[in-house]
Amino acid sequence: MNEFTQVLTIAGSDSDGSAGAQADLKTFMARGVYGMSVFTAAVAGNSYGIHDSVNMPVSFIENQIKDIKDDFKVSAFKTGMLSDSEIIHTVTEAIKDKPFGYFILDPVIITKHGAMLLETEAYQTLIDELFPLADLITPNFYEAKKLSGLELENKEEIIKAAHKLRKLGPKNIMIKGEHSDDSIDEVEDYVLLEDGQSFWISEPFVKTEHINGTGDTLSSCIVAELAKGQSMEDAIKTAKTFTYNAIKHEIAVGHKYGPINHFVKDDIQ
Ligand code: PXL
Repeated sequence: MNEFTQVLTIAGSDSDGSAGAQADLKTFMARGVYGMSVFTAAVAGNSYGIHDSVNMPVSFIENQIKDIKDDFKVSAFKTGMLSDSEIIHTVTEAIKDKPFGYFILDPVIITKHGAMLLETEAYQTLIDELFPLADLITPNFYEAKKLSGLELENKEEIIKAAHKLRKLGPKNIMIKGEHSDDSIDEVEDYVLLEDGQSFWISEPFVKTEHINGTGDTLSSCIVAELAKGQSMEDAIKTAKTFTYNAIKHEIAVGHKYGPINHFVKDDIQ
């Protein structure tokens, strides 16, 4: 029997199922790959926001990763919420022998509604330890500003930030476009590939409050598509379309900032 395509997320649990590891696992299922999850932390939250969180003990994070290494053939994986320097260091040590194929690093810093998911003093640890191992990083506009130290006021600065971030080690960079302001028509992301090629990728801005888990879904869809054999460029394009469709075809769940729709099909318009 051929091995079924297997992927992994190393991320936080979000109790309402909209973001974090739950969004990743739903995306893996939707994209037809077998998903596994190592929990780094767990947050108590609902569509109004996050109200509590705990970090997993680092020995437990190590044991979860060890159990996956000991048994499974993982073709691609991602990291999401890593909370602090100790967890980043633990994950780095556990994956530095590259046991799980392609590595997509989603540098989760803060939620759209202001909850901090990474301590400020851990930014440098993320850059020093994990960036050099990443095949792709997918910062949103805010995270790209923090990590590059640039204001990103125009396209030239976004391009400059991508080049600056690539010098820190990740092979490919995707800086996701700004969408904090309702007057925006298109959400435009910038991608800088390993071979130096670059492109802008855009989809219409969808005016909805149901956007929890958007970044998690995008990066886990890239993981799934790389694991199935797509090129980095194609995986990014597929993930952008899937995520846009999941935002556009919203589902009524929760009373405020709800989840996106992981049930959406590729052929839907
Ligand atoms: O979407 C970012 C994110 C990542 N990980 C966890 C989260 C969130 C946002 O709520 O809860 C665990």
